[in-house]
Amino acid sequence: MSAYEVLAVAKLSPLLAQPLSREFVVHERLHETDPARLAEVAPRIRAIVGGGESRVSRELIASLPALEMISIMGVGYDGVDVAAALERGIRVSHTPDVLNDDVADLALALMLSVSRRLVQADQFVRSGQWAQGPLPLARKFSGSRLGLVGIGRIGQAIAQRAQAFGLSVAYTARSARAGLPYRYLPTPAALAAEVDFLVVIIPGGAATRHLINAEVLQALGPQGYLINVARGSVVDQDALLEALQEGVIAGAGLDVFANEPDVPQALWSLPQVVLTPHIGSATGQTRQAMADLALANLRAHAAGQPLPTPVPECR
Ligand code: 8YV
Repeated sequence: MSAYEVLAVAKLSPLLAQPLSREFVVHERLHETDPARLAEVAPRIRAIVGGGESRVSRELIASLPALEMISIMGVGYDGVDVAAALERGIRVSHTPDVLNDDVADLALALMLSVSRRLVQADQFVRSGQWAQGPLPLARKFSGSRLGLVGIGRIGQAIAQRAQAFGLSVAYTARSARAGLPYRYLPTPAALAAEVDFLVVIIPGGAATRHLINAEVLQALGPQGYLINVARGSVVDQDALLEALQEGVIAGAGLDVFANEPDVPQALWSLPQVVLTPHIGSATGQTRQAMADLALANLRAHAAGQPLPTPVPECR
């Protein structure tokens, strides 16, 4: 059998790139770096491998006549044109569940960081200001009110952790989910009006674009914090910046942004904001599990077996 050729559409983690290149012929990002070479190898490319933020457009899919499979190392696959893939019978897989703990842990870490001002406190010590007087008082975290925008597997992992801190938990989603012990509110604005922390944990994509807008931030109010560990596209970033600058909300903890890795400089200077570079799943253990699962999906497909974790649209 001829070698199985794969297009990597992102700079892959070595945890995936190394084992992948032992078993498959990998063409790295030719669609960006060398379209002429891509056109040469295109008839042989049978799979695409990418990360959660990778864009796999209808045009790219159309340019690969032998494409059978798209394996995403990430739970989110909003950059993949799944409709275009399904039209051609191309299978799509992702890596759900293995990152739930890490993303939920980071959501709690951001909530604690913004409310207890951990980053400012660290700066306070390092810059020698402690001797000049105490840090302004922070805001108590335990016992506050959490609102989850999204109640999937990661949302539920955040809720469980929050309950250990004595937080009340409410959520919004397209509809109420049976069997959950949390209060349902029908819209993000209605939820925001009733909570101290609004945590965004829903998939990105056209359906959720700018769901968190100026109206929602207004409802969250001057004592409220926005935490985003989902996708930058879900939040209207300009509206958020304005809300932060004008004190419409108390602060924000942001792991994702509208146009990564660009983060507006205006955000850098705001002390009530904690910024992290899309590290929700970025632990060695979890990235290893994600890489293993992305590879397992590819291997299963190449061997003609069912995919371990197809995206819901392909089940
Ligand atoms: C990673 C993610 O940034 O899982 C996702 O959807 O956004 C992240 O875990 C990425 O997918 C790593 O490849």
